[in-house]
Amino acid sequence: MDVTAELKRRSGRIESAIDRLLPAKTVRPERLHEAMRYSLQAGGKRLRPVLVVASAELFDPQGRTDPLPAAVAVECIHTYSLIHDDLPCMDNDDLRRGRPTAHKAFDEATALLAGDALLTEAFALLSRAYAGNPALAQALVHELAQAAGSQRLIGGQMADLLAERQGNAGTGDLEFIHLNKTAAMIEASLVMGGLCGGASPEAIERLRSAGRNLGMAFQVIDDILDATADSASLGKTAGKDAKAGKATFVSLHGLEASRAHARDYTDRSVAELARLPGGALFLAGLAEAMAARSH
Ligand code: GRG
Repeated sequence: MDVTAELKRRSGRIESAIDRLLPAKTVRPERLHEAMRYSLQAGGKRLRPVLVVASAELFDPQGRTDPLPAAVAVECIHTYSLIHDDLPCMDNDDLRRGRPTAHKAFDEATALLAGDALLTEAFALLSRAYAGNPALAQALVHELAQAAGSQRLIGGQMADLLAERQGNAGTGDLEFIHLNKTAAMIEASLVMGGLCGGASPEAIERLRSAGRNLGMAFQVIDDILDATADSASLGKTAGKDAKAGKATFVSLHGLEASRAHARDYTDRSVAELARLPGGALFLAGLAEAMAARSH
């Protein structure tokens, strides 16, 4: 299978769904909607929404339930977290998705509000798009709220900030941070796709485990790339972690052991995916393509 071509096909559908489902920038207040679209339409890799759509297709190849609103909701949350993470009170970054961060392109207050609005829009979108199937709407809202909440995405970010301030993070802390700051949203993406597709409870648990391991692999690879790649190819500031004296997989375990960890998490994820309908070939291919980036 040509994973790159498949990825392109799916991300094209996601770009048009984002354009269709988000308020237009001509809607008042124009500056806020422009800022939301500026960050959302800046050309991220769209990994999470692609996972939602690909996971739904495994169980509902005819597309009886449209997974695109769920995919866009996940991308709204992810983008809000990036906007807030880049703010001066957090990572204070100038570059994101290859262009100036939201607070640089607009101003701090507008960036904060654009993030808030994307967070809220995600849940409005789910409740609106799946109103005809209240059980599905409830399950999707629950899954996304859990993944984005104080014990997962936001909790992981808090733990990350505390670890940076205290400068004494160990491997257990790092695992907590990665599992929640990064893996939670990747896990939720596969699960939400499964929910849209009508997957059984057993399949949902398999998706959850595959997503958790894929998310951990993703973060270890992100740590490796931060230490080895340049800003131009990453589209964000490279070498930041080392400069900030941050604990990462690379700083705690070294480059070679980190590559072995990335391989291990990828293998676990692929093993779970192989037990899903059709062997989840595209998702497994995507996991392998991600792993290949760390070499
Ligand atoms: C502010 C609540 C809150 C959370 C912030 C996402 C995040 C949590 C911080 C960003 C910094 C970071 C290293 C997060 C780990 C996850 C990660 C690598 C995000 C970047 O995801 P990509 O590479 O980005 O998929 P694109 O731009 O391609 O969507």
